[in-house]
Amino acid sequence: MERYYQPEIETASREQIKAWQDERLVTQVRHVWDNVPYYREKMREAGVTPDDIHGTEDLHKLPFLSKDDLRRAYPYGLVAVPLKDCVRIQSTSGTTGKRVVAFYTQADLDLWETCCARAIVAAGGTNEDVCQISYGYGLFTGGPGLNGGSHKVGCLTIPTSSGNTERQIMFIRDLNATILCCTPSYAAYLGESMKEMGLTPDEIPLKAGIFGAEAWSEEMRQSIQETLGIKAYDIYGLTELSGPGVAFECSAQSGMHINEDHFIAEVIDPDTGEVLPDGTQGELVFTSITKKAFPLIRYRTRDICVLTREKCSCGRTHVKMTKPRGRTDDMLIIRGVNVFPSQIETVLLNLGYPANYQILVDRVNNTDTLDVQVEMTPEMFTDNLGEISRRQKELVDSLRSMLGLTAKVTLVAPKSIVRSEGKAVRVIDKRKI
Ligand code: DLL
Repeated sequence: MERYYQPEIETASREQIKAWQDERLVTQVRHVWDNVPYYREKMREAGVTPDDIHGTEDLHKLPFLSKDDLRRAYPYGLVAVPLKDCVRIQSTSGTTGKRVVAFYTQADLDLWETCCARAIVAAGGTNEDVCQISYGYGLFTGGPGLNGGSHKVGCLTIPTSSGNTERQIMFIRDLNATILCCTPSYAAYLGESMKEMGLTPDEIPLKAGIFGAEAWSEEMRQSIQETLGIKAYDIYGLTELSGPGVAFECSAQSGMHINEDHFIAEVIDPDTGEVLPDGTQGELVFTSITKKAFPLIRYRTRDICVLTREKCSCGRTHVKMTKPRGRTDDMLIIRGVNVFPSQIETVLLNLGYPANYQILVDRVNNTDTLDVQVEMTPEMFTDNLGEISRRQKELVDSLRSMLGLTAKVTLVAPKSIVRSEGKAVRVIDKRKI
């Protein structure tokens, strides 16, 4: 039997969901107009005031908000409550190394964790479960969000954070972890490591996994499910909107229910901004209607997906989104970390390298690899191996502090990277996802 964390909300009638959205949208628009000069200005430019917004049918009148707006307003420009009412920030990297910083009141944290609790219960979680959280903790939202959700469900929570595979496996086995939360690539890696240790799926206590933060294919799902002997559920979210739990998969494992009592979803044509009907692929746009500290109105996620409102076998009534099928920008997600090629370019140019480089991304043994090939200038070119390895180390260190990720750096001779006649091909992503 399907279980829900908040049955009356998760299975509410469409009319009820619309009524919540209508009322909350009106209040939220008034809230940002009253408290955020940046929004007021944007709305004035678009010729709309809170008096024009009576419900979701008026949503299209409001201007879009983009990552550029967030950058321009950094750090406090979109905060809609006094800072003394905020209790937390979380953050993610931005296009120029400037970070996106999201603010939360205690009530915002509570609703975020509630969304994560819904995801855990949808994956079969109860207070009898032991939930190991192997997403990163810290500024990244994965660890903190699912940690809060796990507490709400009453699971015994193991906050291992990411990394240290041996210890992860030790805890899974010694403490009988039944639910694993981490990126799908890390889940696959953990699975392989356990297989190499000779463990069969029935010797692994896990029964479910909640995996997200990066794209993963159905094939990858099958392979993780087989190696670990679990059911693997997708979870979606972004820092700007809270973090994981904006949408989550249910027993049907065919797309993720968006928590529509907190977020209104639209799909638009990324070129024209026109709102597209359900079933059509386009860019996902969200309006957060309950968050108070950092409310986003019509935020363009750059994620490409399709929405469907077909009846789901799990009984939930909230709209479903497909797995994101790509992005409208050049953001790469490598081992769960968002990376923009422009950040890599900034590091290279700052250290005096020419803008001749290539970024090679692959997935080896289910782990993403990042290899940056950097051309030396003729002045730098040398056969002194000590000097080359000093330069390589300097690049690896600078990239790590810019991206929060370890890249492999290969220095190559001047003019050895093929020049392009049109747009330079900077990124070669060989992952099949
Ligand atoms: O990745 C939040 C999260 C943590 C989601 C843990 C799920 C689990 P950001 O670092 O801000 O937040 O990255 C957000 O990651 O716009 C998508 O492009 C991508 N993404 C997130 N979940 C999925 C998923 C977290 N399930 C960006 N499938 C989003 C594909 C995903 N892409």
